[in-house]
Amino acid sequence: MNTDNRQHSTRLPMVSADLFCRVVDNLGDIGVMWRLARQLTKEKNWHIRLWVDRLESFQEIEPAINPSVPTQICQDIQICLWMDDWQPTPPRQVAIAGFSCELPDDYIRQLATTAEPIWLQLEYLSAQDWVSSFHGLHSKRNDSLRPVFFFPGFHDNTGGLIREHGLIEQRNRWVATQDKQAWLASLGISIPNNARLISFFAYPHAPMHSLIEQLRQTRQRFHLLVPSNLPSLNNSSQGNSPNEQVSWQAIKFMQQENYDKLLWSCDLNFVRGEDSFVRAIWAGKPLFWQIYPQKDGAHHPKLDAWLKLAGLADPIGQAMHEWADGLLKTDLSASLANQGWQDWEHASKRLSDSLETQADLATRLDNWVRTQSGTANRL
Ligand code: TRH
Repeated sequence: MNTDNRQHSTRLPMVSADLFCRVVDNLGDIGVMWRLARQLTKEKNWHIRLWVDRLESFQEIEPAINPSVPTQICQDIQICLWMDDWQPTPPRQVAIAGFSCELPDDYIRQLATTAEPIWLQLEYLSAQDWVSSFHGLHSKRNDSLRPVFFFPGFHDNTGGLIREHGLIEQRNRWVATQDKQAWLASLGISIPNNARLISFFAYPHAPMHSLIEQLRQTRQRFHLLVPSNLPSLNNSSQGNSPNEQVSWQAIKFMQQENYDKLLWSCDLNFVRGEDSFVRAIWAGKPLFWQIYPQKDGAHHPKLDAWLKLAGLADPIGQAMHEWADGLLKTDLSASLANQGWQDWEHASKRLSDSLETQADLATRLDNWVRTQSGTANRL
């Protein structure tokens, strides 16, 4: 954190909060809640207790977490194991339910007895139009509590996107001054001559081999970096020699900060879920999103809403729809070369540039809470 942030943050009255995270599957739930907890702590003077039901998943993105210790401090945040057998705990001033998870009954009962409780349901990210009309609404209950729906989003009248203070400047400095090759080499990554570097993060049903085939059809060389915990390519060495047009290597799953640097260092980023997707937007580089698939197909209109903002060539959008469902039929060759590639690069930079002009999610959330609790007037 830079000194400006710290000085500004400690001038703010303290907000004490409980953040709740249920790891439904994968890493997106804890990925988002951990990132948000850190930003609110460092930049907004929040004192946070983060309740997580699976510390093993947490450890994957934050190696400092010890899964066998039920209460621990990490980066000034109190981490508590959220056990099925909830022990009565006095609530803090603010409660945030990550991805609208259900809070423990006893916690809710106690929350209802506190003075001016604030309960936010932090929802899933979507670029769909309806989000602006639902953001900030509350639900009615039989008790005095009025949980408010806080929707992350891409427009001014939503909750915004997570973006730490100074992130874009940090990215720009990295891109302009870092010896990328040296950093990558320190991670054991060696890029074959002139190869475009691809970071690859996708769900297991992604049709990797169709992608490799498509990349082989271009005249370009590609080198893919695949986290070692993804089975897909790591079990196959077929065609993977340094002299091949398309090669790949397994890399360690990184801490969140290093993952940003990886995204900034690559030419094309394959991402999934919600948090890796937003980080790839902030990288300002071409990204290929595998949206989290929903049984009822609800992910397709959600993807369309984002594609409308992204300004990409139609085949790229079409291919993302297929990729989400485990297919890749659309020919991407025109977008991977020459003018098509440059267009993709420009559109990606444009999207990041335009979104960075908006207030970030932690700032909107902090402002909202301070306005509700009356502390905004004292700033
Ligand atoms: O892992 P995800 O695909 O998971 C989630 C869940 O499935 C969830 O139920 C669903 O609601 C949600 O997606 C939309 O999501 P994501 O966002 O890709 O999360 C991965 C996290 O891991 C993210 O914080 C980035 C981080 N990461 C690293 O820290 N290091 C790495 O090397 C990589 C590849 C990722």
